[in-house]
This record gives sequence, structure tokens and C-alpha cells, in this order.
Amino acid sequence: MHRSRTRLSWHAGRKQVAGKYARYAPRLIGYAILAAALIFIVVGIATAHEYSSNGVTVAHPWARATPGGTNISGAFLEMKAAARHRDRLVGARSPGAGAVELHSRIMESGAAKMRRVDAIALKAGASSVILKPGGYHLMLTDLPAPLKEGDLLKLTLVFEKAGEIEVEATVEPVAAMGPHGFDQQPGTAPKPTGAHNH
Ligand SMILES: [Cu+2]
Repeated sequence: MHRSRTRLSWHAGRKQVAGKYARYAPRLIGYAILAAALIFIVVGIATAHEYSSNGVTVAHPWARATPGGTNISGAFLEMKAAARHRDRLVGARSPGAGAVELHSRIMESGAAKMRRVDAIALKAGASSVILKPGGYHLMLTDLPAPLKEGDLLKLTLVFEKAGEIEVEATVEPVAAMGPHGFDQQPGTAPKPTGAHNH
């Protein structure tokens, strides 16, 4: 009873606002500006999902959630070396995976294959190297527990010169192509039309 009475008075209040719309317009504009500011802050937080240490910056690390019964997954990120700092990613590990390997994806006689690589090079001051689905990635194997969407996965990245950089990868949906609602790794240039989708 109490609840429905509250709702009635709320409706009455709404009618009043609608009737005197002009008078309330400045306040509504204020709310709109506030909402825009909040969106800006949230996007800002997503953009700031990066880690810098000893001349290397790692941005937007994420991993794919695992469907039931799967104990492997992939992790993706962007990395960049500062001017006059040349480096190589030479390894990675995670408490959430038995092993983490560096993989590349190559086309071999018409089929996409993954291949383990020893290192992924970073040129000094160059644009980001992108690890993404269908390209370079971190292969997570022997997961002790499934990765669930919304979890944070600790990853330690080992660079030849910069040393170890610890990051937290967000766990995104099973078929995600990018982090935090992006449809691709944010640093990726848009695909040229007609590009092969691997
Ligand atoms: Cu792989």
C-alpha cells in the first residue's frame, strides 16, 4: 500500500514538471551537462587503463573469458617503447594460468596457425605493437580456474630491458574482440576494406 502511494505522488510530481517545462529547462540542461561530464570521466578511466615502467607502456590489457570445460585462453594488449628505448617482450606469466606463451598467428597453406615466438620487438618511439585476436597474443594454458567476465587477471610481462611490468587484464566476454566494450583493440587502425578477417 505504502509503495503504490509513493508512486502516485511521484506521477503527480512529473505532471507538474511537464506543465512548467520552460521554468525547469535550465535545470534540465544542467543535468545534461552533468551526465556528459560523468560519461567523460568513465571514458577517461578506460583510457587510463595503462601501465608505464622503465620506458615501456602497456595499455588496455584484457583476456577472454573461458567457456565451460576450456582451460586455455588468450590475452591481448598494446605496448609501446619510449623514444630512444628499444626493447623486446620476452615472456609473461600469470597466477591465473599454468603457463603463458607469446604467440603469433600466421597463414600457412591457406590456414591460420598459431606459432610460439621467443620475443616480440618494440622499436624505439614507434607506434604501439598490438596484440589482438587474430594476431600476436599471449596464450594462456593450464588455467587452474575458468576466467569469468568481469574478473581481473594479473599478468606479469617480462621485457628484456624494462624488466617486469605487472598489469591487470580485464576479463571480457568469450567472443570479445576488444576490451571494455570496444569492438577491437583501441590502438588498432581500422581494417582496410576487403581485408581478410583472421
Ligand atoms: Cu595461441
